[in-house]
Amino acid sequence: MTTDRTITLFHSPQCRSVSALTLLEELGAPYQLKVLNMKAGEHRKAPYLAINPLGKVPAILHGDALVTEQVAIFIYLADLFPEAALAPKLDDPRRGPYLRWLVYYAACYEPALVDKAMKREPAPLATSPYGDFDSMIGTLAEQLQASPYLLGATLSAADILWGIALHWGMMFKLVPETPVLLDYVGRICSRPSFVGVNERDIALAADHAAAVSGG
Ligand SMILES: N[C@@H](CCC(=O)N[C@@H](CS)C(=O)NCC(=O)O)C(=O)O
Repeated sequence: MTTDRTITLFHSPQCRSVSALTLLEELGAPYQLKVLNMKAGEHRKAPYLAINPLGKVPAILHGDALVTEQVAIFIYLADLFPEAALAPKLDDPRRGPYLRWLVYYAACYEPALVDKAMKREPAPLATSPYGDFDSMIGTLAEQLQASPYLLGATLSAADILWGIALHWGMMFKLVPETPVLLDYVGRICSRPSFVGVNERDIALAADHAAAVSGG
């Protein structure tokens, strides 16, 4: 593995890559952005399809290592910058719950949210990867009822992923704005890392819109 910890992040404003970018800020990681204008369809063109054949962001490059999928990126980056203490170590009893909540995001929350957005009934209970929506979100909320962060009193990379995901879910009126979840989203999304990324993204999104409208 290279000793240079500079990360290249493929990013598009106001997309799921916001979470990876916020994590890079939290980690104090050196990084460069490759910004894709999705409004111009850059994510579906050959140069980016060579990075991620699905045409989805985020993706990161670290030396020769190419990583796609938010959860894989989160695990990879938080371990690569241990000094930021956002990932419990392998022998830390919180490591298991940390991985649980990260994977719960991709394996349960994402499919549940998409089903809800599309107004689709979940598959029958025994087949659905998340059971039903209320149980899926209720399990998370119960954890957050007990402590300010998913692993207890201290922030981990899993909170960056979840806080931002719930924020988007609430914006689209898919996630219930319960006091516990609202407090949590406020706690994560008021962090300078997210506020800064959000401000830069507003400007980037405006540039992208102007570029496709010829402005
Ligand atoms: N499974 C991927 C999903 C990423 C994803 O859905 N990205 C969206 C960004 S909001 C995307 O790139 N959409 C572009 C498109 O397909 O139009 C992950 O977890 O990283």
